[in-house]
Amino acid sequence: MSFSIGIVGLPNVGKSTLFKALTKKSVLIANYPFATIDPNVGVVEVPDARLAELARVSKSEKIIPTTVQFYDIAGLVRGASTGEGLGNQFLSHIREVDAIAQVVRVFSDPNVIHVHGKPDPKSDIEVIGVELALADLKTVEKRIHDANEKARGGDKEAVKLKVILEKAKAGLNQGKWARGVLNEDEQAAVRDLHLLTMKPVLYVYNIDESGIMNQELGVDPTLPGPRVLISAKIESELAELSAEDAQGMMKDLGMNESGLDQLIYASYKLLGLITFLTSGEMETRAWTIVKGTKAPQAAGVIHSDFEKAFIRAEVITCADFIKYHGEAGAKEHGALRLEGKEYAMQDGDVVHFRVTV
Ligand SMILES: Nc1nc2c(ncn2[C@@H]2O[C@H](COP(=O)(O)OP(=O)(O)O)[C@@H](O)[C@H]2O)c(=O)[nH]1
Ligand SMILES: [Mg+2]
Repeated sequence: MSFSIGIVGLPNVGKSTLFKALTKKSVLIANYPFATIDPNVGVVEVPDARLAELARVSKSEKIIPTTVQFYDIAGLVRGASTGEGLGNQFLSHIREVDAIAQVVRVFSDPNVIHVHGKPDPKSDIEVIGVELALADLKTVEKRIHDANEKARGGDKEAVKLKVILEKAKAGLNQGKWARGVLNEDEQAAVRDLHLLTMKPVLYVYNIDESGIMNQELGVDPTLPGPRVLISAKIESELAELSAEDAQGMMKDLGMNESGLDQLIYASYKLLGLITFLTSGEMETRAWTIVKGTKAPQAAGVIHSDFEKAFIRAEVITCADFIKYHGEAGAKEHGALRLEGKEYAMQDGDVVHFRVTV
């Protein structure tokens, strides 16, 4: 299972700088066959301190973190939905992603030209928001046309769908987002349109280097969230350093956590993802699932045959696994649970799936 986040924003806001920093710390592409050769796609490890702890307990030979993919999506400018700039080329890329990270320029560097004169976060966010809504408007209009034909042919479903589409159209026409206009059932009915304004969005405020020392400074609290505050410039410098030197630089700047790590965590959360873990001598590994996933489907992430072959899950919380020095110790202390088909996996579960062979 692989989840992806598209980085969007006006030109010159720091998207590529951020993306390059992300890919610097990204995994060896060779380990991830699903990664294409596309230079605009980066497969990035989700940092997880629990992995090293578990690996120490299990004396694992290797650690395999879970990943998310980031796409550097260029070409979003005012008028993009009508063919300005790279025009609709960006649309084909952005449709595929699960969530959107909008980079918003807050930094004021006079050497970096702003497409509309000067940084104005609120207005920049609006410009992008309207473009996304207009792009969706086209998609919806096309579908209304199809639905009309089918409705004329007596298709009852098409009649129902048309009502929803018309509602979406009215909202999008005013620059409103489909997510705000349609209720959950209506959204489910138009899921296959992959509307951009139904995707979850994270706002990445690219602030001045000096602002990193005092993060809330310089970002208007009325700007939308969920938000991450970063300095793409600092992140690109950190990405060039060894882990040790990067730690030193972060300490000097008063940063507890790199902006990239914050961005990756926030994206993970935005997508509603959680991690379960497997840990043994061969490897300690993190696996990504959507929150609420039941045990058999989680087993299916490890191996597609496991879902049908599922018997039960032997589950230990990560904390107990570490506290009792592994599975045997956890079992002795009654910290190993047997869970069946209806068990909803929890973040941090260390699992051993029992399956028929
Ligand atoms: N001062 C400063 N400059 C930045 C920052 N992020 C990006 N830039 C500069 O802004 C310009 C455009 O950045 P780029 O990442 O290519 O923007 P994109 O068009 O959004 O992909 C480059 O000259 C970057 O060096 C930042 O955080 N601070
Ligand atoms: Mg770029």
